[in-house]
Amino acid sequence: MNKRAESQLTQASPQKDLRSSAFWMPYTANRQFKKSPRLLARAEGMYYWTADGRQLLDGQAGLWCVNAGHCRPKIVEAVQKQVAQMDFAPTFNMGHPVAFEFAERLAGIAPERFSRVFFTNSGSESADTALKIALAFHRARGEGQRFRLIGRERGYHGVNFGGMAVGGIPANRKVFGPGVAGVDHIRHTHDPQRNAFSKGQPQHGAEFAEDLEKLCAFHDPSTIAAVIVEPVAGSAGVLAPPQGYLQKLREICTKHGILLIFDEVITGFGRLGQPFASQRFGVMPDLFTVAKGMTNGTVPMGAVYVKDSIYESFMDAPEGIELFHGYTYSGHPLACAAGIATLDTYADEGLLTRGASLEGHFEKCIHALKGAPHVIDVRNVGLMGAVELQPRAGQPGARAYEAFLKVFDAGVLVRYTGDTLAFSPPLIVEKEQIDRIFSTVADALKSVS
Ligand code: PXG
Ligand code: PLP
Repeated sequence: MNKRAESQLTQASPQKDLRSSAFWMPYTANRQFKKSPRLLARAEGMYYWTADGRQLLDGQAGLWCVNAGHCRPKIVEAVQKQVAQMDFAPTFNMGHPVAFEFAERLAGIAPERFSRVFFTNSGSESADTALKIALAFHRARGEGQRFRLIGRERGYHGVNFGGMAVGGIPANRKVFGPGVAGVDHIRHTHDPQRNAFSKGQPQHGAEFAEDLEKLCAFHDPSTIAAVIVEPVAGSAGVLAPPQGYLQKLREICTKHGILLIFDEVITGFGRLGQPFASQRFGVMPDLFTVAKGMTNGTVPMGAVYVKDSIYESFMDAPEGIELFHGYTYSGHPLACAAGIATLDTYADEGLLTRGASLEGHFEKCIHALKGAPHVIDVRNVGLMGAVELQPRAGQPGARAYEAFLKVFDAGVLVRYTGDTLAFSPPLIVEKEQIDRIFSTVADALKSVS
């Protein structure tokens, strides 16, 4: 181990009492965590090492983002080189070649006619940016009456006001007020009675898309600017779209002049065995958001991909700033350098489509958990999967938390949310590692009360 890693291990020693730490941790039960912290100190390939030196197999790609595995040499070197050459450069009325190059590279792997990208720094910023572009697009075409934004129950589009408002996870919304005016939601597609233990896209539920037609009738479709959905709901526990569902949403949007936004923050960059979910499902949105895997999680970054015709309609306006929007760090040099090296790594190793060759094995292994204690549903698509447990009476989430801890103690890192365990290994995962992830879960469930 190198000196730096060693000293990091000492600094992050679990002996240190974190109960009065200054770090207000995100989406975490702070008091519970700080009493018995789980600290990660080093990472390489498919593994983390904890601060007390234990190796952990990463079954969640960091947080759905480290698609090429950890500390990949090309990416590390590119960031090191860039930080020494130019740490920061503004992109408001100035530019730098790395941002232009990365945008071209991103356009190069996108579906046809998506050759423009707007840079942000996270998935949350991407969601808010996409919603704002949709509103501005209609306004620019003389349809400023289109102000409504439609999301979906159980949707997650980050934590900023726009994304939160269209999002549909009750706990993420309830204490923050209405957020944005003119937001409505269609129903989610989770239907365990008909679809439990589905492999890939569930058979039933295309008709849930007709909720959009109902909202059109209710609000008048000419007031609706955009609909935003995750092609596969991630945070809500891996809900693949029912067969025919996305096609139906697309048809309704096209019919009424509503923009369809796919939030590909998790599904983008190979998670479903294709570069993007739109390609996997054969349904094209008008805008789509990305983040996470865009830089392999190395430097925070996000983007909105925009259909050429939308970009062009902004460029038809009289000379001047076409979109009054942008972040200090839009197109940050370190993020762009990391992103270019990430795309190189994905290309060198075929990672944007590698998931397709592993999906069958992943599916077999995760569905082997059917019949394990407490398991009420198993779902998968691409290299995303979820195992839903029967909640303990009166203690939602407690059973999955216990399972998570047992799996962690056995050397595997998986994500839990509510009573669902979620799986999204780096796309470099080997079959034996997939076996190990799911056999560890199977063993752990035997002793979960
Ligand atoms: N959209 C989608 C579809 C996401 O999954 C965001 C937007 C927000 O991205 P940022 O970069 O602002 O966090 C996300 C993020 C989980 C989990 O395990 C999922 C996310 C983030 C953290 C945890 O459910 N998704
Ligand atoms: N708040 C203040 C006072 C600012 O000056 C700025 C940017 O200049 C922001 C917020 C927005 O920050 P960012 O561009 O990093 O999102």
